[in-house]
Amino acid sequence: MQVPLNQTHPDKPALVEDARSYTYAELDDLINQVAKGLLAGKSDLEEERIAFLMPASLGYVAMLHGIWRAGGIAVPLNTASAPPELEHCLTSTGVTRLVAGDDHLDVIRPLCDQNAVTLLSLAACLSEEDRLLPTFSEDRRALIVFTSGTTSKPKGVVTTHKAVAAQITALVDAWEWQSSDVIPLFLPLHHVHGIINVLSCALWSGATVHLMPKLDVPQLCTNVAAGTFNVFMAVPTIYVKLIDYLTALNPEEAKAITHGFGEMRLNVSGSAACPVEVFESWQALTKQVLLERYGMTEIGMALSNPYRGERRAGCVGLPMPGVTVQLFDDQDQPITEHPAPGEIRIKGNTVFLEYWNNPEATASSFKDGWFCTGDVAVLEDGYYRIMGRSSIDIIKSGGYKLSALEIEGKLLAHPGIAEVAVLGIEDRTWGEAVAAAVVLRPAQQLTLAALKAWCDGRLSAYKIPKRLVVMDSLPRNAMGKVMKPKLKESL
Ligand code: MCA
Ligand code: AMP
Repeated sequence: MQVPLNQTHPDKPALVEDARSYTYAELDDLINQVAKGLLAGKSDLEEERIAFLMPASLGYVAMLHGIWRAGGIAVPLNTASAPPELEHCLTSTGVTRLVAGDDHLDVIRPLCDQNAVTLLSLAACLSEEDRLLPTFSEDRRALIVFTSGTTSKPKGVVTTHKAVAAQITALVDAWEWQSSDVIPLFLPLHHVHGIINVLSCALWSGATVHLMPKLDVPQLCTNVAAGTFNVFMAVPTIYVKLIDYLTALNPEEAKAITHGFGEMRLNVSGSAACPVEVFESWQALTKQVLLERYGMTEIGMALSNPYRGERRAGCVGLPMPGVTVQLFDDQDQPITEHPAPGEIRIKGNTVFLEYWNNPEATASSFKDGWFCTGDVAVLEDGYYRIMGRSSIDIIKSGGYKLSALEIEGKLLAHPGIAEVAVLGIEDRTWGEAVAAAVVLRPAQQLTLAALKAWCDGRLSAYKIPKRLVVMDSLPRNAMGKVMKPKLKESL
């Protein structure tokens, strides 16, 4: 069993890239070539970890499904990662082969050489050989996606073919995916939002995906105005960027675009809290009532406002089909009297298998069979509302989950920094923006520009602090541990 590509619409366009479109039959053929090429004479990859470093493209999709068909584990990498972050992904999961897009081959070559990883181009993975592809159980590991945790370095979340299929079918049912759907894909393809919610649901349903290597608001809006898409999924930051773009345009130009959004059958927001003000502005501009949902790399989507029925601003709705949700208090007791805040815990076929090679972290994230999300919610008038996270070490910026500990660890290597506390501060566009409060070593000076330049190449750009506050000392608790200062008033 493997996550299938829709087989009922061979002549329909599956992917549109630049001005070219590729039918399901063409894509299927390319995936088979990749699978056979990767097998290179073997009968089954038997969970070999194969990484790929590519933007949203035909090649990316062929790699993902090619690895799945050949029985390997797909490890999609972040094209915006800094080399030390990529090295962590490769070494922590024992990647043996890496397939890079043309633009990334030279950048990644030294890392592959240092870590005995075979570097390949997509063309080198193709084979037209006549051979059988393996069959295997649905419990086979399929995908490793990295997520930041409070354990400083990102952990590899392992999802089986069964769980990937369960995550897709829950969404296809809940949001009534159709083969007539057309969706733009500009989200990064090393996260569940892009991989499962957009790409995989569409390819499961026989729909068409327009691939954009990155978000290009004017280009996207031109296509929206032309009526190209009927489904749209994005993080709240992107809705803020669209609202700003649309309100700055002259009314005539904006009208065609807002009409294009208004005509769609579905606009979804997720990956971070959608502020009520954004929900309302979007409705006022486009007449679309955003559907907000809640998910996590480890569980796919868990809660969603209904496709048909009331979509409530500031709420994430009800459990997805097949997902069991329970709130627990801080004594690990299920909350039965609502509304009372508690940690969201999840059970269901959509839940991940393990953190790769990290049994301690896996064990500690489950209690009595429930996956503990670390997110706190209340159940109010039948709908869940997220109240925040139990860990202050997690920052959500533009839909990315960042570990303050990971960023602090990097900044402490700066020769001028003696102590550091990294925190997320409220930001209209990013939700939270990364801020660093630092104590400098004697006779040292540091500006934000100098810190940014030093971080370049050491951290992904979106993890680099956007604010810097130099302090004489950082607050400490009674045990002498550095605490997060209250920065808002210092900015
Ligand atoms: C870019 N920048 C950011 C972020 N993205 N800063 C903070 N947070 C970010 N997320 C910075 C860059 O470093 C750069 O800084 C400047 O903004 C412009 O960069 P650019 O790449 O041009 O920005 P952009 O293309 O407009 O990107 C914004 C974005 C992107 C499209 C919102 O961040 C994005 O695609 N976010 C979605 C992430 C996502 O899919 N998350 C899902 C994971 P400078 O100018 O200083 O160089 S969560 C998940 O999967 C779960 C299951 C779920 O629930 O969905
Ligand atoms: P990730 O680990 O990147 O999968 O991010 C998952 C996290 O994003 C969750 O644990 C939540 O903290 C957050 N999240 C996702 N969707 C929402 C939402 N609609 N509202 C609030 N937080 C969300």
